[in-house]
Amino acid sequence: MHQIDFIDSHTEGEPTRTIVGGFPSLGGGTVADQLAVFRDRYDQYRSAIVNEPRGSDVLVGALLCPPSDPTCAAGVIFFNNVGYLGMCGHGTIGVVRTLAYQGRIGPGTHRLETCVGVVTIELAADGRVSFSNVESYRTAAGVAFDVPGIGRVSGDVAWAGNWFYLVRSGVEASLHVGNVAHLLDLTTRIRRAVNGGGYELVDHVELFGPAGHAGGNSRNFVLCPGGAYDRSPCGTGTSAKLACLAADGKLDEGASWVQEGILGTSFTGQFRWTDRANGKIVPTVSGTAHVISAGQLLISGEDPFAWGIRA
Ligand code: PYC
Repeated sequence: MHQIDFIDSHTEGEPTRTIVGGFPSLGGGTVADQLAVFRDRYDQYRSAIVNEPRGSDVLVGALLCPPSDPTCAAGVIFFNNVGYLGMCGHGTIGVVRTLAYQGRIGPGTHRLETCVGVVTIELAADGRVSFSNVESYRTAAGVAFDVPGIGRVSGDVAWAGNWFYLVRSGVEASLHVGNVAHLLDLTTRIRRAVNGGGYELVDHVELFGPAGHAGGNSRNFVLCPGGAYDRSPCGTGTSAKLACLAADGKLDEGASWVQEGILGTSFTGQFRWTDRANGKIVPTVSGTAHVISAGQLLISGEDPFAWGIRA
């Protein structure tokens, strides 16, 4: 029987399962090195932790591991129902609240090592968390695809710890939670066209519409790699949006952008230039998470679904 200790949280509605004990050693090194060992030797644990019957398509896992950078409070590897994420914004906010719940960190500035770089965190006394993401940038603007069942869709491709296609035009859809089946269908078709059109690495697709609340700048709908949609405004998706706004000169350095998600919850983002000539920024995104449960996952050899129902 394997016993894995977890703490669950949600960030603006999107769940994170942080693994805090009981996981096999990944042998040290950088978090990217440890991810390679996780993927090669222990991928069945990923499925056991986040897939049904213990989890669901929506759940993002976050394995705490030793950082190679001694200035970091922890290392973290993010994963989901189909694989691994470079960075995860809502997950970072959930991990920070989890570390605070465990008494491992208090209010102030901290650093976390991810497999795509170090992110800096600010935990406020009221529990709100801001993270400064890895350097983010747009790689293609206004790339158009003929999407079966939709027509000509145009959008931007951006890196923000994950790869995004941010739809600009060609899709008319109401962004509200009662419409998610249609939104999933649209974004899945778009992703297929984007992947087949030379952008194989893009695994997140983002639609935008008007904000539903006073003070919001926009509402989004984000398709995640494993076919679920992000219940939060997506921290890396908000970072990608900031990179596009910066590149288009539509948001000034230091100004705030309030990004609503499909549930109407929001993240607030700002950016600073790191390489203006090449459109590179560091986005800072803030939001709130709540710890909601804690316990042990039990993995027994007698259980036919011990290692999860694979997607
Ligand atoms: O918040 O960055 C994020 C995220 C990525 C996938 C799900 N959430």
